[in-house]
Amino acid sequence: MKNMFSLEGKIALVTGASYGIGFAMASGMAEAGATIVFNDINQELVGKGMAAYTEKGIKAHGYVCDVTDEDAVNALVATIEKEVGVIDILVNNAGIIKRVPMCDMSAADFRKVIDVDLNAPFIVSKAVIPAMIKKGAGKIINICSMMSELGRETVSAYAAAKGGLKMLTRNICSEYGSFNIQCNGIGPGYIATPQTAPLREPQADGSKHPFDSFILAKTPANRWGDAEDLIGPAVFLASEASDFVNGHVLYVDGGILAYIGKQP
Ligand code: NAP
Ligand code: GCO
Repeated sequence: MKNMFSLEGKIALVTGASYGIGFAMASGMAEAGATIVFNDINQELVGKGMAAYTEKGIKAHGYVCDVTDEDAVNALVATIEKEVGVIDILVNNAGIIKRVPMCDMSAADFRKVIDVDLNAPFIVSKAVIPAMIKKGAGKIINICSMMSELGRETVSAYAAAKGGLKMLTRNICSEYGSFNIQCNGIGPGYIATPQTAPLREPQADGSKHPFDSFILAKTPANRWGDAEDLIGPAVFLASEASDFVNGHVLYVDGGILAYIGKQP
């Protein structure tokens, strides 16, 4: 059977991919044959990412770009098209979270999270779709979250953004599916990355962070996810194996969304 999961000859842009989930997905897509392009918010991070890709034997192309800056994003896409080629696969991965009780959160902080986690995927998708239409094909993967479906204390801005990102995913599917562009989401569960490090920090007495124990009790797999758990889903949604999958959010959560949680 032809390898429908191959990404040979494809160019993938993964935003915010110097480390964490973006780096893992990009590395996996490189192994499947894709040429990897990534950006991050400053030169130091891009340098760190380039070194990490090189260490894995991946010849990545790294650029500094703040994904919330539309002019910078448009310039980035033009530069990539000139220096590397037309983007076949976009992974909107860059994201931030601010954990603050809603009534204590400033409107500025709320807007900042929405800007990075929702406005930026709109901006970057808008920048790459015209060339995908011209090419007659494209893949967009938006990195959603458990918070695309569930709320919890202190993450109002993040949940609003990730809920919106789920609907932006469905709308890009609706508006551009006829151009052979598939737009899907990946909804990671709780993954051990720098973003969740504060939720896993051991207590002063060496005991588990209460949130760590909480997540383990809510996860049938009884473990936190690793960034590498997202590689297979990302390669699937980036490849022709998913050409008839559109507007779908694939949850990669060890079963959290299906489970009421272990009885204490
Ligand atoms: P992370 O460790 O915080 O990495 C996010 C990356 O995005 C960092 O390199 C960050 O740079 C970059 N970034 C932030 N703002 C940016 C901007 N304006 N322009 C360009 N790059 C920017 O996060 P992660 O855990 O790998 O998560 C990656 C994605 O998965 C995020 O969208 C997150 O919401 C989502 N997610 C994470 C989990 C989880 O449990 N970890 C679960 C579900 C979904 P800085 O280092 O400068 O911030
Ligand atoms: C939190 C976590 C989560 C994860 C992820 C879960 O504070 O609850 O950061 O939001 O990042 O989004 O899918």
